[in-house]
Amino acid sequence: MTRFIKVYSEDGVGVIQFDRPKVLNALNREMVDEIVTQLEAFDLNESIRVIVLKGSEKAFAAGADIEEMMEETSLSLELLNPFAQWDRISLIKKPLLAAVNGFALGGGFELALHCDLIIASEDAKFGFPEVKLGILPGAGGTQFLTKVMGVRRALEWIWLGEQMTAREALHYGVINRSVAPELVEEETMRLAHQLSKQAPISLRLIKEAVHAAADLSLLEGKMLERKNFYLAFSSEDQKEGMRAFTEKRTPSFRGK
Ligand code: CO8
Repeated sequence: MTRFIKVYSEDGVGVIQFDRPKVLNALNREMVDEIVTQLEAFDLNESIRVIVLKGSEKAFAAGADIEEMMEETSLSLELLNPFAQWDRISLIKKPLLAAVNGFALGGGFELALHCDLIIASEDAKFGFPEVKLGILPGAGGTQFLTKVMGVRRALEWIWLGEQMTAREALHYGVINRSVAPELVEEETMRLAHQLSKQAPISLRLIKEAVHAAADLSLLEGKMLERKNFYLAFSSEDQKEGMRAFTEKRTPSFRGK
């Protein structure tokens, strides 16, 4: 039983819905543990091809739970090692989509930035208010945002701690799409179902190669891409995809 999330699946798409609306889905450690454990379960579940994270109407998540965090010390954090949980999110192999309504702040923004695609409501608000609490982002925010928008822009946003509108986030390439609030779920599921029809092995090999591009040199990245290209040829789906092309029919991919 989970206390802070709801879980369901729909036609190959696994959904994790945050369910602490009274505190705007503030992320306590137990909730993060539930999210990560469920992500890993979906990742290993053969019937799931795409995973969606979503919040509630007012918030995706308004950050780490400040009440839980306020009495921490350097040593308690070192011993708790809370970010080890977050590192596991980066190991998820299947496409991970965030459907953002309302606030995605601090750790909530970082959670969205751990996702591969972000679909947001036109009135969504993103930001890193940590500076106002006398801390800084800790779950990768300084790194993710800088890789997306560059040093100067990231510094301005994280130093000022201001909220970014969906329009600004779209402009900077932080999110993929912005739609009317009532269409966020529909648009995310539409995209998720579209992805769930693609060859699963291709999707995961593409995910690995594209994310690696942010860290590796061009040469190293091209070498990784090449290995993944060769690996795709050991899948049945490669045979099916190419055979379907020559037979002029729609391929049926099995993820094998
Ligand atoms: N933690 C705990 N409680 C929260 C949080 C939070 N992050 N955000 C909102 N709440 C609670 C409020 O205290 C309030 O509770 P109550 O009704 O009992 O008073 C309830 O949610 C509703 O919030 P508001 O009344 O404040 O709602 P508003 O619409 O007026 O304001 C805001 C919405 C602007 C989102 C406002 O709630 C706010 O500023 N929240 C805090 C945002 C923030 O500072 N987030 C960053 C936290 S630090 C962080 O994320 C570090 C990440 C590092 C990773 C963590 C691993 C340990």
